[in-house]
Amino acid sequence: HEQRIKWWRDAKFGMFVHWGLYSIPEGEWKGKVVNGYAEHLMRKEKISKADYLELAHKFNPLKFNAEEWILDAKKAGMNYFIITAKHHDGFAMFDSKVSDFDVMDQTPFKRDPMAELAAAAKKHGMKFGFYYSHAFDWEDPNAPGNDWEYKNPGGDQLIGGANWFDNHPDWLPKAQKYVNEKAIPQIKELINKYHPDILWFDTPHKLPFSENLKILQAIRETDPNIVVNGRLARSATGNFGDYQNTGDRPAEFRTVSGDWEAIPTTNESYGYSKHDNSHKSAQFFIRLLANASSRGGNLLMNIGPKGDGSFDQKDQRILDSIGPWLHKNKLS
Ligand code: JFZ
Repeated sequence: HEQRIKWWRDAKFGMFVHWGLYSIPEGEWKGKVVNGYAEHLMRKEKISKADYLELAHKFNPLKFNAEEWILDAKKAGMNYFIITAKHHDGFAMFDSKVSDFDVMDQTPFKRDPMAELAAAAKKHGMKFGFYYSHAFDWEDPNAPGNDWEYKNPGGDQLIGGANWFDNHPDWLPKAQKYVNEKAIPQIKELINKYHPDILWFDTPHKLPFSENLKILQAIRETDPNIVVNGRLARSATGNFGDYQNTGDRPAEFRTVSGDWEAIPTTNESYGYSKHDNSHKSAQFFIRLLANASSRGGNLLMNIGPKGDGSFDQKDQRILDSIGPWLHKNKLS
């Protein structure tokens, strides 16, 4: 652990990117504004896999330029970069042989943006890794979460969401099938193909601890040098990753000790929504970075690029202001 975490401690400031099929509708579905997390569109609007696939058939981000993204992060003073290889919708933004619900098989783009980003990061000395939704997967008929189409384990209404596995152990084999046949094989693909420095997981409460631990073991066996965040395997005695994650509220910073990371997004959504104009100022993030740094924590600032592969002007403005400030004050 001490050896693995070293670069991460020194990095201090990183870029988090939520980008996927949900970036195309921009926080709107069938003419209706969908508030909150834009990346939760499929769940909020109870979209079937068949309808969601139509978004994939439209995904053609011709403005996407991996090198520009990595250099924008670098210019902002960021030292690591984490992007959604698969969010809760289950769609792989990389070339997956495990599932055909992926960018190569379903989109006219026919390029692997994760491969391009991994190569650009390597070229420019940027530490790099993936967000992978290991618990929620709304396209897989066996995975926790999708209760509008499949009556899956851990669906919100059906069997009480969190701790569904204690109340309904008979549902567990379904989720285990998903973990064994999709989640772990895709995580191994990500490791073996793209050699990430870090893997970032989320919503561990949707799976029993034993499944989360099995995933962590598979990662350690495949590559023991990968840094794992604090939202993969948690028990009453603590978290089994390499550091702890907090929410994005500065007040919380005071209660955390050890290695930790906050994940504020520039507005109120992680994925792109044209209706969310609640962007904070560059000054806000500079203060947050100073605050986190002085308390031993990292700041992973999120932006949500558009479906065409460009950054939102409001995100771009924030990014472009942070770097020069850090530079002027000799902090980067
Ligand atoms: C999760 C996701 O559901 C969301 O879409 C996004 O990817 C975000 C980074 O992570 O949402 C959470 C989960 C936990 C907290 C906040 C947002 N939390 O503990 O404060």
